[in-house]
Amino acid sequence: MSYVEQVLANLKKNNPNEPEFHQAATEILTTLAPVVEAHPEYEKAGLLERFVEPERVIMFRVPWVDDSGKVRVNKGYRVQFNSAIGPYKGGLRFHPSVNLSIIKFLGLEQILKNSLTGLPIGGGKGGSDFDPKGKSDREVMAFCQSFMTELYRHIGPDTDVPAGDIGVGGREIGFLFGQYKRIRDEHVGVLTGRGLSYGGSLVRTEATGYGLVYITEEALKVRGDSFKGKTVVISGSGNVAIYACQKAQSLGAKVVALYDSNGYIYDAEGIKLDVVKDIKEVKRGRIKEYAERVKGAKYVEGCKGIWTIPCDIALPCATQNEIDKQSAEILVKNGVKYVAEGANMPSTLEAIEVFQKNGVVFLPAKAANAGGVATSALEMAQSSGRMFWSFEEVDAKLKNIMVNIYHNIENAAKDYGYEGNYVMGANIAGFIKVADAMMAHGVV
Ligand code: NDP
Ligand code: 2IT
Repeated sequence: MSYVEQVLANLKKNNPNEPEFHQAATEILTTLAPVVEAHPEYEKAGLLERFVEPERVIMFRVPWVDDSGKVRVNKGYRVQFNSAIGPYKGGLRFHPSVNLSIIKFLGLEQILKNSLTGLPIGGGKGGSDFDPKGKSDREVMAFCQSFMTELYRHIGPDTDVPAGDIGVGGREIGFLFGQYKRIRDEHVGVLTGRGLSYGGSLVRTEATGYGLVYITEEALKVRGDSFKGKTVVISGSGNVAIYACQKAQSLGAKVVALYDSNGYIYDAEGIKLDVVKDIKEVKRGRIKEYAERVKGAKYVEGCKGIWTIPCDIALPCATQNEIDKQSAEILVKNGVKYVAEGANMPSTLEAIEVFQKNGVVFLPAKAANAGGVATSALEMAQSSGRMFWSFEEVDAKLKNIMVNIYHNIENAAKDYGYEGNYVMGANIAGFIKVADAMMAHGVV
């Protein structure tokens, strides 16, 4: 058994019942084989064993009182995975599906994603099985305050800097920050995605979706093509999906579909984003309402059917494993040319194989959605420098970072003999910097 195979087998044995963590680790470790072969010193140093083991896992009880006066209890998590190249950095996800396996897969991905940004940030992730959907603002505040009452002791602007993810947006970050500041009596950059009135950065709201489109635009550009006139399908209708849609439209693409966890909308004329923003950002409603408000648009119950809509470019922006083998095959049959992942691990391993075998340009999450965390790192820089950059400045830096990521992963793939395989390229390019730092630090 090779070193990589041994580490993967032990990981599966020692972390049973964590299918998402196994999936992410399998994708990453198998692509690192050529790097590990070129560096035999890694095995003696136990580098991969250390890389897949979080530095620290924090699990805690989050009690809060609902509007009827009843006490509710949720699980809270923070996985501080790797701090070799900078303080732990990564989002918090509030969704009923959250468990240790999901937080660990997200944390592992985050290490390499953060490395790819070129900025000094380590990898972490956290969250809770709390479901903000249908809760009052007061209930969300009570939950966030209780969550932070434990989390505050584990984080700090030079230690661990959480941010948003599914179910955690501006409102939640505000409540979390307020409680941190109250307990610690420090107004510091301990969270990113903060409001503009209390230390946030311009462009952070748009960053993940914009970044996703910038990297895809670069992939198109080097092939002599552009977004202009392309038909695009985007899944999700949250933060990432909305701003991916906005940027793709501004570059001349026609976005024809979006979804939420209940079903998808199809608008052959092109999605009217102001209607989506009103439903989702203002009213916190369901995407179904779009079809009630826009003539000619249709709503279909259930999510999976969205991948049967013919498109040139697919941008999955909702959640893990939303594209399986069958959906990938249908996308390919219908002529998809580019798939770029806005969500984390939205394609199953089998789906990725289908895309790669059929010549689809496939940009994996850790490269394609790195614009969010990259802009978080720009927010951290502004906080510590007590500065505030203009929209244009931050947007230009974001674009530059995404273009660099594209070329770095392309070159890394080429250097190791896997031209056009951006999964290999992203994992290798991200890993090399982390591995160098870990080797320099000795046995820690
Ligand atoms: P939001 O909470 O703003 O939106 C999530 C969207 O995905 C909603 O439309 C939601 O539908 C849908 N969704 C969530 N879970 C499911 C599910 N199980 N099945 C179907 N649809 C689902 O989150 P974000 O837009 O911030 O995050 C979307 C993805 O992007 C996630 O994978 C996240 O990890 C990733 N990401 C986010 C970054 C950020 O900066 N926010 C950065 C990098 C990656 P519903 O409302 O019905 O639940
Ligand atoms: O998955 C991700 O990269 C995020 N949710 C953003 C993390 C961050 O710290 O901005």
